[in-house]
Amino acid sequence: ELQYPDRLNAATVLIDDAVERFGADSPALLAPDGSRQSYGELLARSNQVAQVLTEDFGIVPGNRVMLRAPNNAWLVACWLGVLKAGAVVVTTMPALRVTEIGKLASLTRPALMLCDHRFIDDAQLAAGSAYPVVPVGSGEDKDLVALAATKSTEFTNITTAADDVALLGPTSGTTGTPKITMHFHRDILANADTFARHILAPTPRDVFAGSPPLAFTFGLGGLVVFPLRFGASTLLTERTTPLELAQLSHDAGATILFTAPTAYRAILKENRGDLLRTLRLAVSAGEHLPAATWQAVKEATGLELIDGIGSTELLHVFISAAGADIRPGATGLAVPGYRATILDGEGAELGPDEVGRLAIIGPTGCRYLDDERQHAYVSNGWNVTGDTFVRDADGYFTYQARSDNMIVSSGYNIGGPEVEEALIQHPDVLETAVVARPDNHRGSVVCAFVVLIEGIEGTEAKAVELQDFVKSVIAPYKYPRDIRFVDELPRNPSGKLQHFKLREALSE
Ligand code: 3SK
Repeated sequence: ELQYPDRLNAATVLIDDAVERFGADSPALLAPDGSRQSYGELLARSNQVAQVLTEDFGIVPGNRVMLRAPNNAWLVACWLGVLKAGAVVVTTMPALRVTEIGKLASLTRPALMLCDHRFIDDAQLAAGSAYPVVPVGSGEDKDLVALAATKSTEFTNITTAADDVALLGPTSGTTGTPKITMHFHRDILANADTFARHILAPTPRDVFAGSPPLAFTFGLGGLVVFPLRFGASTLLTERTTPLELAQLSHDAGATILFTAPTAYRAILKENRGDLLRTLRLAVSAGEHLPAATWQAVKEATGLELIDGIGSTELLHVFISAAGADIRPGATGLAVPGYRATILDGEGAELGPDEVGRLAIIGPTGCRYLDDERQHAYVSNGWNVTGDTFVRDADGYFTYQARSDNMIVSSGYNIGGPEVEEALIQHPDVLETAVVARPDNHRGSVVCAFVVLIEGIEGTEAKAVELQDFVKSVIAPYKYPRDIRFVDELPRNPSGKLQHFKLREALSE
């Protein structure tokens, strides 16, 4: 069992202690242009951010600070600075639009937002006068970068309890309302001390790289918490294609890569498996890894992909395997520190080879902020995931399907209802139902069945118009790549939409 002191600030461990243990000059953050920031420099910058928060904006312990930026060095300094100030980080993706940011803000009630200047317009519109939005990187006097430069590089971190909330991580729900997961300071370290320690065994010589945004806990763990916990360095890239990521990782001498199966397939499709040759480990998570993709990567590069499944509710990966434990096609074994089982519909444990809901107990667990869906996720102490798995007699877990209508496309989680809500706002749309359509390349794609209002024709041009419309209402990556015009949607006698019938129609 993991033991942490009662008084624990995760930022103290990840940066102040790291400077002591690994040296102030050790490289911490690498940028695509070849520049690097040392552990000492990151400590100084995060100390300055903490002072801006406390002195200039009156942030006090427990206040929530929303962060919105692509993966870069300032985002890491802000993330650490918020924790140092004893405040709570609320993460948001840069791609979110006004209504999505507004929804998150109304649930999390931030005292302040730090926002990359390139994404400030939507952020300011969403905030109105409810909380200040501080630009990062604009070059203005009131910018965080300028304010930080006026501060000393020393800061005494606020003492927090190990079970004080450190992070609010939104997860897009299947009901259209996001759920906000709460994580303690000790949780932040727990996945580093379980999955990373036992499966990846990082050393200070490792260079991490990957695609997931830091706003997704997959990215936060893989690209910030794990490298800093083990004195390694991490390459932070803003939006890249899989090939660009592979090239940049190669050029930076990356040794551990975190990305989704789609990206590995895209790199192989371009015949650029050679770009992965600096890696000692390649992690695949965020969506199901088919055995065929595992084999193709092995044949092209010699690398044996480390599959893993995690969740925002549990922060990071809880089932995985490395080295001789890998069995292609199976996700793996429960990560040391976690217990996993399969439950039937009534919550009873099932035996080997029986299909049911994957359930987990471990050092991290689901705590939704003020949300009655908590009772559905945690039952008898088990965190009941939304995934259907089967376990064999050796304890290996193999993925079967998503249990709900969450669409996992190229590693992004997209709630079907969110897309429905966007589409229905178009004046020509009468009703719509959105489901996942299996796709070899992306895992799944968002497929919308649309009933148009009378007199409007379902042409190709209309489909493109609806796609553009969705991109203007919600984050563009959520748009339906497949639109099918139909005369009516399947409903049960009480009028409830039957999404499963549409999914069945797609698999016929
Ligand atoms: O498997 C996932 O989707 C996941 C979610 C959150 C954090 C980490 C992972 C791998």
